[in-house]
Amino acid sequence: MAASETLALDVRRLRAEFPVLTRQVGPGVPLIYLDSAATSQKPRAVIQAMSSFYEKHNSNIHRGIHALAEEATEAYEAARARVAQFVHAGDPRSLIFTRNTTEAINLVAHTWARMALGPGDMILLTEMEHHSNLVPWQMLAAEKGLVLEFVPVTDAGLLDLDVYSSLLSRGPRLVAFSHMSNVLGTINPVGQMTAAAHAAGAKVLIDAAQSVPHLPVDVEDLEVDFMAFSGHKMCGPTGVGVLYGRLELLEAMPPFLGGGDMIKRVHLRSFVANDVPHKFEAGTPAIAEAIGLGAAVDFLTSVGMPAVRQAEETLVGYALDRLAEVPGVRVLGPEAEQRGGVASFTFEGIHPHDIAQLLDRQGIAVRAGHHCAMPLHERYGVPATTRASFYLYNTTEEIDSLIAGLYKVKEIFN
Ligand code: 7TS
Repeated sequence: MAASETLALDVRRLRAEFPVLTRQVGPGVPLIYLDSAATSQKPRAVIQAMSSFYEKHNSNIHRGIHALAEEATEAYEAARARVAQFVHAGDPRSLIFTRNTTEAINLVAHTWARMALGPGDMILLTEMEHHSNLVPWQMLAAEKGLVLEFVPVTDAGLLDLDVYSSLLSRGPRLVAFSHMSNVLGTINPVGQMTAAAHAAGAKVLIDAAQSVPHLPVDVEDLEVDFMAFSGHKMCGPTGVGVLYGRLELLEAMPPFLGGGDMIKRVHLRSFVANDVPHKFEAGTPAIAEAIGLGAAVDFLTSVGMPAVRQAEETLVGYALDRLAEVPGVRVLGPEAEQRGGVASFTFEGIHPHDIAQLLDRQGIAVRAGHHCAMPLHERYGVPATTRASFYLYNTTEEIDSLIAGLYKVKEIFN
């Protein structure tokens, strides 16, 4: 197909951008990194942007009037603008730098939700949430007497949209769910679900930790109210994440943390909060990391997000086919068209930790455990899974190695 030709990634060239991918994890054992859902590897451009900041421009931001302070401030704000553009947020002020997705969701819980919600109000979540999109709401529910409800997941790994509709008719004030599951890989129909939630009078928060790195995401087209994601899963550094919020909501929200930078004026007994987004960025932020994230979105933009998505759909489709050949392997979640680059599976009679350890000896990095989604694993009646997750630098040959690795694991256990 012509479209796939134009979108095809030059994986060999891309891999050369990621220094870590050339290393060996044992004598003659090259690294096969299949754990990008936990964190992605970093291209040279990101590493260089950060070291260049420290070598040439290091300063605090929004404070000094000296040359370095102005350069640092400009670079930090330019990064905000580039990340905003990456997710199609029209106004960079609607983007708040946080530490990660977890902090971004907690920010909404502590500010908008604490202000707007009261006893008996309902928050609608789903059974496929990462703990980051469960625990903050459980904590707030306990504090404020809120009611939590959950959209169930079908056996096929999809949200049950009929039950979603009937739960919406009970008038939740907030619907918060992941765009893409970090375990099942399921890509949820955010636009459709958001329109239905808005029609029911709810605000919508999207956990986009797994989607923004892997799919084209247009936050204004999706019309969500809040969206959270992490820099480290999208070729950027750890220590920086993002909360997108609709500007009028952010402006009406009280601050999150108190301290420097988030104020206009402080008196001994009171303060006047700064404008958005600074109101939500108390203290010295992760300056070099934000700049690194700016370089990461430049990198991803140059590759092209539609091409990233297409490559991952091909990879995960290939992985599903190959995993289906291995006797005793059961993959959770939907078909490739409805999933991102994630394949979590059980392997009859073998514990995921043993699988991960034996694969590690072959240089293959996967994650084993509950992947911070214990309720979802309970739903499928398994305590843990082994997860292989893919990104733009992975190849079908690496998936072949994974399959060969699994046969070796089986041999050892038989
Ligand atoms: N939401 C989803 C859907 C995630 O996959 C993760 C991280 C988070 C939230 C939290 O992101 P953080 O950057 O704040 O930690 N998921 C994973 C994972 O699947 N394996 O390690 C981290």
